[in-house]
Amino acid sequence: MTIPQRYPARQHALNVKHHLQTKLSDLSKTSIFLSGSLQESDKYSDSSKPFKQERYFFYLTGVNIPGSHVFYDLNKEELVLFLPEIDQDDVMWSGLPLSIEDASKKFDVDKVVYSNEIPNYLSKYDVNLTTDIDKNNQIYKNQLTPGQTELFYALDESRIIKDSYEIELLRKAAKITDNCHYAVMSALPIETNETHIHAEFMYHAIRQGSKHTAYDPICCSGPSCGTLHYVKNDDDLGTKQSILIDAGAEWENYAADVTRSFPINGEWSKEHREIYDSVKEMQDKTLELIKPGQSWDELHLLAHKVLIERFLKLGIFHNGTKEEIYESGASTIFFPHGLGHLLGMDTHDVGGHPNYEDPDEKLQYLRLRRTLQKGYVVTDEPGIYFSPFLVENGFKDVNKRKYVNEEIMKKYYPIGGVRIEDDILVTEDGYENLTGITSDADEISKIVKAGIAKGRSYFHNVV
Ligand SMILES: [Mn+2]
Repeated sequence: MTIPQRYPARQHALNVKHHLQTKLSDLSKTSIFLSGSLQESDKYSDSSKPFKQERYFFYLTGVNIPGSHVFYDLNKEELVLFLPEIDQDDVMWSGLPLSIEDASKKFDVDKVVYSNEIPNYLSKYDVNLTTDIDKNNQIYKNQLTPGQTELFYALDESRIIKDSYEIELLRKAAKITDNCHYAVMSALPIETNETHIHAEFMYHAIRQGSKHTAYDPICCSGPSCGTLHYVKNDDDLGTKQSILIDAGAEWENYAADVTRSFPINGEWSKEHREIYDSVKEMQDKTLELIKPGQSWDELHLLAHKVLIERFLKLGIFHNGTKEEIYESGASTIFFPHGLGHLLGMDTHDVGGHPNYEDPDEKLQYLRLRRTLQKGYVVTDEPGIYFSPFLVENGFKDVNKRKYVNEEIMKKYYPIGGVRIEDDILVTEDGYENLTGITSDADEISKIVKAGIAKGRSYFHNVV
């Protein structure tokens, strides 16, 4: 597989045209016009917000320059990039921007011009499709057709299949993320608070050139591991047993999304290991079946079945057969989220077709409701949680409550929860795991203990 030298923007534009053609019959007098994000300031302040390029715009350009626009002539298949005009003040503060000539070399587009030419292009056609009208394209609104579902369909269907270039970006994000998770697991002598876990991840991400994480890291300890999107990240580890860290680096706008769970002192407690092994089996069994044509719903439901069998063995479930318990929905108390989601530029990438109104509560929060295809990148992230909030809520349904042995379940509250999350590329006949950091319980234990053995003075540790 040859990997292009530049972000393949023109191929992406062709992909979008191809999908658009299946929905709109005549594209001869139509263009796509998209505007990138602006560099914005904080309110009542001249400090800048972190710049985040608009993802659809990036897909069609590979350009991270604030205030840029793109015009795709669907008839001529010509991709035109508009750079912001040079502002003397900006040059004084920020230096010279990329020249037209350099931009033409750097980006895979047919033409690069300044944005004062935009009106000439928009006036060529009756219909200039755009995603929406906002402050980035407000001044051109009279010549734009926003919000057509066909455009979103075409953009999303294109983005859902990752090409070789995009896969390399995802691979790089995954590799950086592996190193960060390894660093976090190895540095317990300087990690006495959740903040230190967060800091260790960020430090190693930035050192590797990933200045932004793909999403706010979730760094929990003990009972907080039961909060799915815990973001406080500021509690002392103290005498707790468990850590859960869900964090991913970003590389050129492409995301990694990885979760690891491990014992604070390197030694798994009985309960922690039992739950870890259960989640690992949920992941192993679903991973095995990943290939084109596989229904993701089925894998998600399989993970529920594995959980139920494990819980019956552990005694957390009782008073019923695995079929009865499955039908009752009792497993959603402990595995409330989906098995995984699409991954790309967005951590929860576009095109998954979730149905949050699904009457089957097991499927309500599943963000991917499609049959897998070659080129999808998905997360496989089963989890088991013991959250008093979720339990209390689930117990309102007596038909769920009757299957839970509360005495036994309560023993698991101190560990909070376990999630294992890897990033998976669907290949021709199976899958490739892009995530390299080990999820083997014994290996993890060794890494944590080896770090502890090094002692605090081994680590870079100013305060
Ligand atoms: Mn995820």
